[in-house]
Amino acid sequence: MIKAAIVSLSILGITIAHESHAQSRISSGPHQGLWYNTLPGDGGTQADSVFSGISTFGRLPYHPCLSSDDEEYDIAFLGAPFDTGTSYRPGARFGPSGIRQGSRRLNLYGGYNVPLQANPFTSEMKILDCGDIPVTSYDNEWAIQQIEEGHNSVLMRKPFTDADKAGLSRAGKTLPRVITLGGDHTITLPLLRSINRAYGPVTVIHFDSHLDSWKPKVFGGSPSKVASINHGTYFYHAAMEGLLKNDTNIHAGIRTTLSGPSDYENDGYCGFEIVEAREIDTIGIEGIIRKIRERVGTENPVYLSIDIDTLDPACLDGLNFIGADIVEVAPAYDTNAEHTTMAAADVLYEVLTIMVKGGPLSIGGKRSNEL
Ligand SMILES: [Mn+2]
Repeated sequence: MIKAAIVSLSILGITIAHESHAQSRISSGPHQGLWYNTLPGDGGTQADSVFSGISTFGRLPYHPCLSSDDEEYDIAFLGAPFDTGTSYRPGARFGPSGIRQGSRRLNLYGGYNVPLQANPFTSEMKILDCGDIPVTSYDNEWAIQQIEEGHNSVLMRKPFTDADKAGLSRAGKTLPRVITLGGDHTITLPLLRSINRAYGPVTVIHFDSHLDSWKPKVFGGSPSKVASINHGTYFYHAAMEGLLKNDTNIHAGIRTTLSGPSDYENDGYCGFEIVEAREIDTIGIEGIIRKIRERVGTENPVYLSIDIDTLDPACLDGLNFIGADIVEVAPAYDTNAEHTTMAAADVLYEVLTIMVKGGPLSIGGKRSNEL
């Protein structure tokens, strides 16, 4: 009986998600007359105003992807509510729910992105909110495995749009993109481990005030193996594990204090170039964008990791983004006006638009519209 109910619910889920493209979601049922408004991309919440209903990212359809593979998708939002790798103030375990809350208004006026000239909510690509990865707050080693496996399960599936079958590119394996809602920045290590299983070493663009490539003995000490993996050291581990493509990675927005100049040397050893926040006064925004583009190239599969303490990455349209995360959103320290969670949602709206404009991924993580 319960199984039958789950099956029929998932069938309903498919119907809702597909119909949302045609904006005719609520077409039957006893109370259809109550709804007067259908929002682009809507389908998850059965409510007709942006302030109503249950929160999913941008009011996208929800599907519990980790307990069901009944739904295919091209882009999946996935929460990783982990904050026990934090050095100072924890709370980012509430980031995924906070970002969803802050994202409700994204398609209030229809969702069209003016500078990028695209609407991610009305694209032919299918975008879902897959909910959260189950993450323990009592055992970091176990939690990091949960995040890697949870992400990998959502990543390694046949996408809704087969870029190759659609004649958009060469034959080959295609994968969806996953945008992860953190979580403190430690999560990027298990996410890169998962990405590595699909793509091998990737290029990383990292927006942050901090390097996050510190050696464990510098950042927080290293009393144990578990303690050595935290939100200031994950890139050091990623580099040592060979998850980063050599000399193609770049930080932007750096304005941290250091233990000394050797931290920068170590960062270069980990494969990064640095754009400091103050370079906005010397080379300007255009110069920074050029520096990032020249470093990463347009062909390398790029993973984008954004710490909320930095800026809007919308100027990076045209790069080959295969996945992304946003981290360190801790709603407990936000204002009552939810400025931080809304800013995080806005940043992801730009990332989502860039990905949608890139089209479905094709073989080797190439954008189908570039082949
Ligand atoms: Mn960080």
